[in-house]
Amino acid sequence: MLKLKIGTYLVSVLFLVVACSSKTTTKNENSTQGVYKKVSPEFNQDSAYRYIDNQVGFGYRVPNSPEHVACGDYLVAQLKHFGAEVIEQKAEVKAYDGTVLNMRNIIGSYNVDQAERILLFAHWDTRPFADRDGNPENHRKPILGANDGASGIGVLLEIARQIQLKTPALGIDIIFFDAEDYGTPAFDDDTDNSQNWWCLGSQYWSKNPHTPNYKARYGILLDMVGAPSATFYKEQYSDVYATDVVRKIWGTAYSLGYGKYFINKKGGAIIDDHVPVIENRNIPCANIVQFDPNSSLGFGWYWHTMNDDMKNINRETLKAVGQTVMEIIYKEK
Ligand code: AHN
Ligand code: ZN
Repeated sequence: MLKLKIGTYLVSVLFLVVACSSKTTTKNENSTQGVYKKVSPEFNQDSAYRYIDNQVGFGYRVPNSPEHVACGDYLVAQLKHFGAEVIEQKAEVKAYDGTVLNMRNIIGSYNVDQAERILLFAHWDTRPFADRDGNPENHRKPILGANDGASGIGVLLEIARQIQLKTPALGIDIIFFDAEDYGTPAFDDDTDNSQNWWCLGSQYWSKNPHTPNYKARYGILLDMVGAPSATFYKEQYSDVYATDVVRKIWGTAYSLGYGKYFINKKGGAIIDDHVPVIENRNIPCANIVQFDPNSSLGFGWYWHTMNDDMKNINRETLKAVGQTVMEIIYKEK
């Protein structure tokens, strides 16, 4: 009798748990998606996290260092492993202080015969100077760049893995730009800044694309897309030169329930890898970048400091960005 009672009790508790959890799922779907029906496969945030951790595991990925070479080799191997056709673009570029950098842009392409293409990009190098660190002794030390660098690449590697599993209608090019973050440090005051010392890899590629006359319908840049409770305001070059792309990204994010990350308000005007691509290739590009125009620094508190490590990476943020970008590319016809 007692046994039976416990049995019945267990069954009803189990039923309650199941009933509750299924109810929760339905409720979540309703509240986050409304009537919107997602078409893209599930972006795996744990995979993206792992690809970021792997990059950080190489150490500082500063151009001309062995760690940079090793991480570059890893990224090439991963893209090949995910079925992309990979082209490496190597060149020497000059930094603000005359240092010659052995630059290496890494390009992975899918569906190469398709003329209609989308370009996805991020930078993979890390900054040689923690020039915004609270401790001046760190200003000439390199940063780990878990968020500033590795996060965008991690999200794109997960998207590459997903593309191999299910091909979108359009061709996709994924570019990992090098030498984005070698810009003039804050402690240098006699550099001629009439030219842009940031974004050396994308400047080079946009003048020497991997295929002649390369064109894409539009481009999306991911920069610092992994910090806990990051917010992405509409970056101003993007909003002006890629108005429709911005509308599509922020609208899709909202439909997917990621409106707390993608703020539908004007952000900063940020010189980043999308600017040379817009200027030299005439491709409308939007930058998803963590920059809050209402905060004093703008970029996250960790920006160009020794604190940009794995503690600064959050799976939910990666999911919000990765799923939004995937939804956009799988919706495109
Ligand atoms: C400028 O500070 C002009 N651009 C910042 C681009 C950047 C650096 N993104 C990440 N690190
Ligand atoms: Zn940076």
